Amino acid sequence: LKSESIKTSPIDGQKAGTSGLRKPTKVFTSENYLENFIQATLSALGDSLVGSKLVLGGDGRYFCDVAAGRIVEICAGNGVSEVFVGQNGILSTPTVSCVIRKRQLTGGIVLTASHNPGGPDNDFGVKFNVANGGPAPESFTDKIYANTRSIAEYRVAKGASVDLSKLGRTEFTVDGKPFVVEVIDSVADYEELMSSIFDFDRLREFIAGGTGCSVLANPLHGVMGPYVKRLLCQRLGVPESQAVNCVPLPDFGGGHPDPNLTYAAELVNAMRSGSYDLGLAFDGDGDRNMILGKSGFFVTPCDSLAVLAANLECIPYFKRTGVNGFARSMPTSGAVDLVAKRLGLKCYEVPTGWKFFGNLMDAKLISLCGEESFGTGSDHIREKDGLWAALAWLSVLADKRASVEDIVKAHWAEFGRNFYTSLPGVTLTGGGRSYTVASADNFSYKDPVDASVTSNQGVRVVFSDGSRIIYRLSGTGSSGATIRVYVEQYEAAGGNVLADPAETLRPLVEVALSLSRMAELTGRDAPTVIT
Ligand code: VG1
Ligand code: CO
Repeated sequence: LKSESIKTSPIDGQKAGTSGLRKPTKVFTSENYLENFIQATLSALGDSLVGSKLVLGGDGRYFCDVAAGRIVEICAGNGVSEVFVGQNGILSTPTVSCVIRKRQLTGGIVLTASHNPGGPDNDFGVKFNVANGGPAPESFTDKIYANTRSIAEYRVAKGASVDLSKLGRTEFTVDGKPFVVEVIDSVADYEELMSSIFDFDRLREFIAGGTGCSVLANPLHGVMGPYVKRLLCQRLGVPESQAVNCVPLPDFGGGHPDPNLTYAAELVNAMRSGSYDLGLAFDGDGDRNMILGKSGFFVTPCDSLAVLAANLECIPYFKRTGVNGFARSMPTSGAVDLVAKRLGLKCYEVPTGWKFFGNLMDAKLISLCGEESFGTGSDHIREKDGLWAALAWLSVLADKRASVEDIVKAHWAEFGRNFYTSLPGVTLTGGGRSYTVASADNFSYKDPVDASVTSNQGVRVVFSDGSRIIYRLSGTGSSGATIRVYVEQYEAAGGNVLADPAETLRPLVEVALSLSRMAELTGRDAPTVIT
């Protein structure tokens, strides 16, 4: 085959947000939009582009298959030497990270808009991950953006295409040099990693025995279906009937593939029957998780992180590696900080988005981290990892032989409780009791490893009792603007840690809304989602 150059010109707005470039699908399918962005991304690799090895896959949403085919040809036209593609274009975000690390690749391209709905009238996205397996840092995404502003051509080797449904290697010769496309099993590399981290025999005994733990999993028709089937059903013995919505669909069955109480209501309702001990939901690309206990007991992501932090000895991987420290994104509650303090470990606070955790992991400063937005993960890869979190919880349950609810309540009794809510897109005003402001700032982060500075990461108002209100602008939307408001209030151990969060937080929520004049300035009087 021969590579060729196709003329193009810059397209506005190809700037990555919190997690890659997300736009309405119709924008992505417009002329040269995908091609420009992929060329700009590959060009950002500079000297490492020629001869590079990449992995490519996505969450199965509408346009993933077509995009994957075009991207392979653009890689071929740019001197990439090898592309590993998930079968049928399917790879979860954590798997892309795992494959990059295991096969020592230059990077990976993930075709996903994560929890955003999919289909011709919804969203599509492209994200680039670098050699450590993590999302490209800002220095890299800035280069991509600069390239999109000056692009004049993209390179492609037409005919470098393979049947993505068939596993195996295909060799081409492009401009006299070898170019290999290898279609890989979507689950195998990830399965191998998980079985090295957790004690699968023990978990199988716990689940398949019928007396230990009855699991209900719902991947919301996102990418996790095949992973749930292989790991939870085949390996650990969860009955097939307890793994629902496991076929990845281009439009996620018309839903939001977002694991929270609103969008995973089907799981919440099924759990309320009281027939299952652990309920699990994942987002479109498999990096988010929701953990529910019997009768639908909800574990907030902030509590989930803290409980796992306090119980890492239940996971064989950490027995081998030890525990270096923890981290959370700035809006995430301070529950994990309290565990760190107790264990004599450091806890880092970073801006929103997983890219900031990677440096801390590479420098062996942290082992576990998480975000309030249903993201939990460890240094086994450089992405948050939904199924890892589920297996971590199963390991804790298998060890403690207690219910999810009892484990969380015992945690509050020991560490106190950080009442927490987030109100993306909120508005409403009210009076409320009085809080004294201790400090207020616009969060900025200096990376302790590479000293890079990231500023304007959200306005924090911290009160004298440690309560916090945080306002920030979402960076994953595909149009318009979403304001996120996060509200946190601490109740010490021995206090009323079992109170209702909505009740407890009401005065502070009112303060948050009136302080920002939310209703007046946005014209909205209710949030779109409360988590
Ligand atoms: C949101 C969440 C953030 C998360 C990001 C990507 O970003 O708040 O915590 O890392 O989504 O998650 P924002 O900028 O909209 O608040 V995922 O699962 O969509 O890749
Ligand atoms: Co996601």
